[in-house]
Amino acid sequence: MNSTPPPQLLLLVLPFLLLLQTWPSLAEEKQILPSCTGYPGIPGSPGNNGLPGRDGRDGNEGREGAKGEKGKTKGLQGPPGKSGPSGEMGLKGEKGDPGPVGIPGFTFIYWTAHKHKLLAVTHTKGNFENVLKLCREAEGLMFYPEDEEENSILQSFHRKVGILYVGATDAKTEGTFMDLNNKPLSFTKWKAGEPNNAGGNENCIHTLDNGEWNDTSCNGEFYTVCQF
Ligand code: MAN
Ligand code: CA
Repeated sequence: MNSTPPPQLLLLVLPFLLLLQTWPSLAEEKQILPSCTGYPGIPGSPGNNGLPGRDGRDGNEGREGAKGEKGKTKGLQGPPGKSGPSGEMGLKGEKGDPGPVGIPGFTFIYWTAHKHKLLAVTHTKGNFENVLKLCREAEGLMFYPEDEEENSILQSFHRKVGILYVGATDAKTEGTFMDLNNKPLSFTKWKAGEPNNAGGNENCIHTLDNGEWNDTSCNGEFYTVCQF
């Protein structure tokens, strides 16, 4: 067996030996450091402000103030108050006059009942054809007075509104007047000298103030009486 260490081992141990050699000098340095005089550090930045302090105690009560001046201007008027409760009901009024009689679309201002007939004056004037239509639209018939009594009713309407067409015509046969049921007239009230078919164009009849009749043109605008 050989007692000399192998060279590989020496290589491993050598760094440690070198380290051991320098160790005391490192220790010396450490001992010297505290005795060295350095420069003072830079001062730190100022700290944050402290929290605000607590409220102080209440002060003493002040003295009473001087009396104020008397007010000068009056205040404005206030808004109106709520209305009071309603009063007692008044007495019943008098009964009014009867209103106009009518059928839808046809108002009678003047009317009368005679025997079985209801007689009513048209609310507007018109030529013969127009007022004939008014009566028909109201489901009536243009009135032809069959006797003196009925003719006096016609006359009384004439006094109220003016000239009226009589419900008769000779348009079908010149010179032969017939009612609107095409019946020849059983009663007439011609003025003396009438009918004269003046101008050859008088196929209608109108009333005169005295209740008599005159044959006339069918183009004049008059009222008439409808029979229901
Ligand atoms: C006169 C008479 C009547 C006739 C009218 C026509 O009054 O001749 O017979 O109907 O004129 O406006
Ligand atoms: Ca005439």
